[in-house]
Amino acid sequence: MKKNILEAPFVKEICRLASNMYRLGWDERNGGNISYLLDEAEVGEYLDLDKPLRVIPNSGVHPTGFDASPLAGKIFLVTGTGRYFKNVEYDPETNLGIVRICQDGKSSEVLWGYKGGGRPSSEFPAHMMSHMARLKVDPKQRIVIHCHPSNILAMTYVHDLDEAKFSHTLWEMSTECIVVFPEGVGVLPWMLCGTDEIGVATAKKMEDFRIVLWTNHGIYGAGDDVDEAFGLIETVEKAATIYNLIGGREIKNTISEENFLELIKQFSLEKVVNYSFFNNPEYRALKK
Ligand code: 2HA
Ligand code: ZN
Repeated sequence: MKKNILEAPFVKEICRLASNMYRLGWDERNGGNISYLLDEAEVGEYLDLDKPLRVIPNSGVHPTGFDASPLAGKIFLVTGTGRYFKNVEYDPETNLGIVRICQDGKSSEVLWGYKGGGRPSSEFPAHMMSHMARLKVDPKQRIVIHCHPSNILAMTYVHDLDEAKFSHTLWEMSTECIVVFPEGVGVLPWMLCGTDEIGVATAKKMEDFRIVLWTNHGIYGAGDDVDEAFGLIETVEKAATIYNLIGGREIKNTISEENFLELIKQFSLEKVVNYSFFNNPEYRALKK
């Protein structure tokens, strides 16, 4: 006798996440998407893993050349394409789905959800490529979240897109930033969404960063669990909010490079920090 999937902790967790993100204004209309790597044994308590409902291609908006075979057999909970985050908690079976990546890497079996013929997010390739990249650097990596928070989006309109400069400005906007994302943030220029190209570019950044900004579009966050990925996006969005509140006004007090070094020592960030920003001559020149 299988347990009720609507009671599964991983379904409830994603319902809560989607509602929180909606209420924070990060996911207007059908904006945003989530993919969550599940534990096969745990899913097996709720679903018959030998009885997929149907098989679907792994494409985004267009047919894809993307090969997901490194993820073959892995099971993901993914928000549905065209679905609204505000509705997820009220009808998880329509707005979410659980898929298992097929051996051919080109298709997936739907194990549950997407009721009425739905499909995974249009950004499925970008999500799967990001999981592949993050799993290489962090085998515990499980979640990728994409959304459209207003302040970070606004910041991509007015700030230099250079990663070292962008990360540095975010770190300056609140003391905890360098502690929460010591590696900084990756930044992509405007690119067409829903394509393999933006997926490849996002995944490349994900080799070095857990946060990737899509200029004039939104943000990708990855993590070992929901709290980590959500907390990362929340912290970046908070920093961008401070940046926008400051607006063009003169900054009289900021966090200096000496302060950053104190934080690095205090929180032993040297263990996890990619020091490239500090050693980077371009970064050093910024501080002269
Ligand atoms: O509509 O956010 O990037 C979902 C998206 C596409
Ligand atoms: Zn988007």
